[in-house]
Amino acid sequence: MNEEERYLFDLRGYLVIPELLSTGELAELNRLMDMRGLPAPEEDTQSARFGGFLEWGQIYCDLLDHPRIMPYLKTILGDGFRLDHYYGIYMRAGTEQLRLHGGNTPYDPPEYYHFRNGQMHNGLTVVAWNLTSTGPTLGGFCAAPGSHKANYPCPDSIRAAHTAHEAIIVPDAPAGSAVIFTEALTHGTAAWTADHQRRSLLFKYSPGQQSWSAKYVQPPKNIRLTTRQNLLFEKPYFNARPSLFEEDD
Ligand SMILES: O=C(O)CCC(=O)C(=O)O
Repeated sequence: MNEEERYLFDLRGYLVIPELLSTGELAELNRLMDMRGLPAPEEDTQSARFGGFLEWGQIYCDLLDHPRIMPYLKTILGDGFRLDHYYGIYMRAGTEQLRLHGGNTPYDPPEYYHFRNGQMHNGLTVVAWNLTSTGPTLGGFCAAPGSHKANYPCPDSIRAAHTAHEAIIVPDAPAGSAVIFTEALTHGTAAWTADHQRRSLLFKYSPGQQSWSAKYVQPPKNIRLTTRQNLLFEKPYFNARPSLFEEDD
């Protein structure tokens, strides 16, 4: 994470990292998803979610600790973070928006953005891998940049206006990029208007000592994970937590 990226994440609460996946990797991830024959998404948010994709192949599991993403997560979450939960979002033209949620105020203990001792500390943090493009003319992730530090609750007028309000942006996030955001950010989903299907894989990580979810996520049974990938499935605790970056040190 370079100086500019760190500045922008602190300023806005999210970052788009372009060109993480090659054309070949995108094609393979999309092919494996096509092979699942999932029911087509409908207009409601509920039908626009899918799970279990870590069992679809090694290439999905390798996103867990993708070498280009890990340095970002180390800066944002510190060492020892864990996979809290994961799911995918797919949408077709007409799939509805998702309401704005999250934000610094009112304070939500598992979803925070703090700055202490010269570094950021984040609660639940999302890496959303885009297998197809999202953006202002398409739909997808939207947010109020900077709201992870807001001292007032998001007004109902802005919630109601959603992406029609100037405070809410839908960043361009081309296929192969990932959006990293803190759940302390006020964010949601812009309704889908594109001809192509939205396909985003959301990996949600918590600091090692906490869990947002009541259930601890389990590793896929059919794929052999690396030592580091298995560490991401450790239950929450703080004391003597193994490093995810031992080989880097
Ligand atoms: O559309 C997105 O990427 C955001 C989704 C989201 O905020 C959620 O599923 O809670």
